[in-house]
Amino acid sequence: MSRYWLPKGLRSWRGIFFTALTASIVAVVTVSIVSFPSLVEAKKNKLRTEVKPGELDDYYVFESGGHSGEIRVLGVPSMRLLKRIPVFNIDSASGWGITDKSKAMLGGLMVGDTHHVHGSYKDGTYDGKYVWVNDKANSRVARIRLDVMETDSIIKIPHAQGAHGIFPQRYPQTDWVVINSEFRTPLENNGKGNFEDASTYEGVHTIIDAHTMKIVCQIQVPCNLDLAATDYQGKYSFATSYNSEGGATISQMLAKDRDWLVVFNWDAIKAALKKGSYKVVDGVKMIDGHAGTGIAIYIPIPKNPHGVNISPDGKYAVASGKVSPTASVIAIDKLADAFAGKIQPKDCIVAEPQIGLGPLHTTFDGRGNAYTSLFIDSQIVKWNIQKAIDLYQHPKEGGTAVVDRLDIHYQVGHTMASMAETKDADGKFLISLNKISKDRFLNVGPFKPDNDQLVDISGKKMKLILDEPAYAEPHDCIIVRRDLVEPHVKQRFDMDANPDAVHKNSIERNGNHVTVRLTANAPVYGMQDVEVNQGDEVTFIVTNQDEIPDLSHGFCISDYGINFVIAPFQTKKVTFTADKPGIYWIYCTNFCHALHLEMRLRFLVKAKA
Ligand code: K7E
Ligand code: CUA
Ligand code: CA
Repeated sequence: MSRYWLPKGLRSWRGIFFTALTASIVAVVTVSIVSFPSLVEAKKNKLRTEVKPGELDDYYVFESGGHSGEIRVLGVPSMRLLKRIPVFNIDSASGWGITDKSKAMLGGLMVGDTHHVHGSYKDGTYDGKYVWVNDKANSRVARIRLDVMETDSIIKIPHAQGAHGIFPQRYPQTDWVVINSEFRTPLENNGKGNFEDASTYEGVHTIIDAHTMKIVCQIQVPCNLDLAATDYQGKYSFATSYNSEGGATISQMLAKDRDWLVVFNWDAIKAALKKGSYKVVDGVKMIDGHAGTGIAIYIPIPKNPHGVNISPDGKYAVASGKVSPTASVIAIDKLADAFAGKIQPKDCIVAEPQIGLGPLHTTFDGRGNAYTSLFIDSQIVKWNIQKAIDLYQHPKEGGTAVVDRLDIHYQVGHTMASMAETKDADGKFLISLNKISKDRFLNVGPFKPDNDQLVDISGKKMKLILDEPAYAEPHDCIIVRRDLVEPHVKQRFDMDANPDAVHKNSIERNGNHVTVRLTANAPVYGMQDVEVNQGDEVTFIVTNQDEIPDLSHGFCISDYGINFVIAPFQTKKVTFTADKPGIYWIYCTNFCHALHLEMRLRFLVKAKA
């Protein structure tokens, strides 16, 4: 049963009619039993979570999966899980990490830790083509194609450990993607130097070419770099640093009252690249970004900052310090003067409101309000940016920028509002990605799900409307309007975009390498038997020739540890050694036809004489 009403225009005329009818009935009943103010509030927060059978969600959510190594796709407002996209993990359903191409991309690594997922942009809003995600565990960045929602590129970030904050260029379009290294190491980390002296370690802000997925350059800085952001003009990128102390222990990292928001000047970086003002380290152009180089400025931000987010009007960067109860508002239009030396970096700070304990990440409604997650208070705090600026300028006037607080359950990390990382922030939904669910769901043992809570932010007050359990451990997400993604998403692959696509079944032997080309058409594979000799190296190339949407086939070789799925018109390839003699049934794992169980063939491995 729905509890909250729909915004007009989002649904069909029938939906609106019935909603209006029900609303008026409930309104009549409600008037008689509740006081006037709460009725006003209920009318203002009118979003609902229900998506009826057969209806579709209004937003795609791309959510990182933390140490599961994957990305999830959800729908808002239902919060239904639509897809899991394996990225840095191994997945037996899709065959990610089992097929040749995905194995090559993973390079033998089987673990990942995805934290930040962000989409490709054109003119400050999503263009629906790609998302990028970091792997903190092995310092990698992956790009996921949104037309097929599969990973298509993974690169290793050199000289970096704890590759963490990631952000694509927002304007005029995404040509660069930046990624920060959270852990400092010696630049040449070869174990030859002195392990004791942490003061010589460096951090890097890495720029990746979004199109080629090659490293453009790295900016070397003295501190660690945590979260990342880019502006709305293609001029700057941002990174918080909580270890300005250059410490190696937690107490050393907490020594100073202020750390930094580091701002990188893209014109200066481009000029350095053009002039050759860099050294080359292991083939990478390394630009010096220390203070005084003109490449970066260091804005002092209260103790151990974490998140940095840019307001949708492009005017402000908001950073908050985990152990300071404040958010710092930085005016982006003052940065040019700071780079020119006309003002001090600290003069770019235009507000520092007190908002609550353990502020981490901030999101926006496009109406001038910011919403910051408070880890320690277990709250989302809504505050007005202009009010915070006014109070900073005229502290004597008193008052608070805080507009509302919402208790969440429990211990929120990231929070994200719909379209909030674009100029089209629409202020409807907010997701609170809570690390701890405790008692909110049926007990499933000591290791419990996280809790993704959906909040209606369309009214003056925030309203919690849904709890959704999540498998470990979503860190961040973006909420993208459906119309920006859906038109790009394909029903089937371009079969011949893959040069390996199989049109004719064949077995080809070349020495002890056997290549098997196989078609799959419900409910048959193109051959009934494939015979090889024990010890042969065998490559199976399988193409799904069925064009019907959603008619995917599986390909599993019994006892050989091989299992993958092939979507309509998709081709996948797997290479292995036929080391076990005998008869092994290859079968379709994905229920495709009434005769799905009969969709199989024999893999005959002749024993060595
Ligand atoms: Cu706050 Cu890695 Cu974005 Cu997690 S980080 S919460
Ligand atoms: Cu093909 Cu089941
Ligand atoms: Ca610090």
